[in-house]
Amino acid sequence: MGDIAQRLDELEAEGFIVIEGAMTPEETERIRQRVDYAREQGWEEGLNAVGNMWFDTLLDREPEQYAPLVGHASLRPYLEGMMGPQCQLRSLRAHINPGPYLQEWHMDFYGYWDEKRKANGARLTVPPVGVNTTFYLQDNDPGQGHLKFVERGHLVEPDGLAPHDRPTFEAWCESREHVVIHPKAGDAVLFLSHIPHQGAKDDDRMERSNVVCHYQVTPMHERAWHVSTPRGFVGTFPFSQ
Ligand SMILES: O=C(O)CCC(=O)C(=O)O
Repeated sequence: MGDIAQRLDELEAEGFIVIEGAMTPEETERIRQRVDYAREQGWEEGLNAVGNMWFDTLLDREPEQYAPLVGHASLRPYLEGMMGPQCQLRSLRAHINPGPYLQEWHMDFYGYWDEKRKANGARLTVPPVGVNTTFYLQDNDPGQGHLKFVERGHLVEPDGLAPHDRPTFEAWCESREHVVIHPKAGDAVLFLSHIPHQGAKDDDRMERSNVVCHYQVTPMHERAWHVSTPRGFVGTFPFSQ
């Protein structure tokens, strides 16, 4: 546990950690093939302008294939160490980058800072937070591909978020120091969902795909002892606007 605690300190300080070899080579290959199969079936939601094709339904379509990635055995100590029983899967999304790819600078949890503001000191609020675990399915070696973070970009609110102004946000991200990493096939990158990041191919010909599990901290988890059953998400947050 000492080692896990140290890595979690690193996660809190840097905003991300790499778990090398989170998946075995066999598991990585199986998932790589399933994501390719999803593309053959036309299950993608779309292919955006920066070269990212995304799939949001794979956990429902093939739970036997993708459920093992949720709370994956090699990530579980980290997820539990951060979120304990309050760790909730928000979504599972796969990506394929079929051609040239330079992702836009973005945060998965854009609303992190805004939600803090909206809570406005209300006495019982807890700050919302999210965690990504991104499983890489190919070697992103130097010259092939990479993932770039704004250095310690989880600790400071970026310009251009409130109101949302993409050029200002992008310029802010560019102006900061960066950390570039080269995850290998089977590695998982675990990061706070509000750190600005940008994936890319350095060689347009590389095959590149990944699967992301998004988690969020939900204090009222389903085993919390309460007389009533929650109604679910839609329409149940009267003060969220
Ligand atoms: O393409 C990449 O490496 C970045 C993927 C991404 O945006 C994510 O994991 O949230």
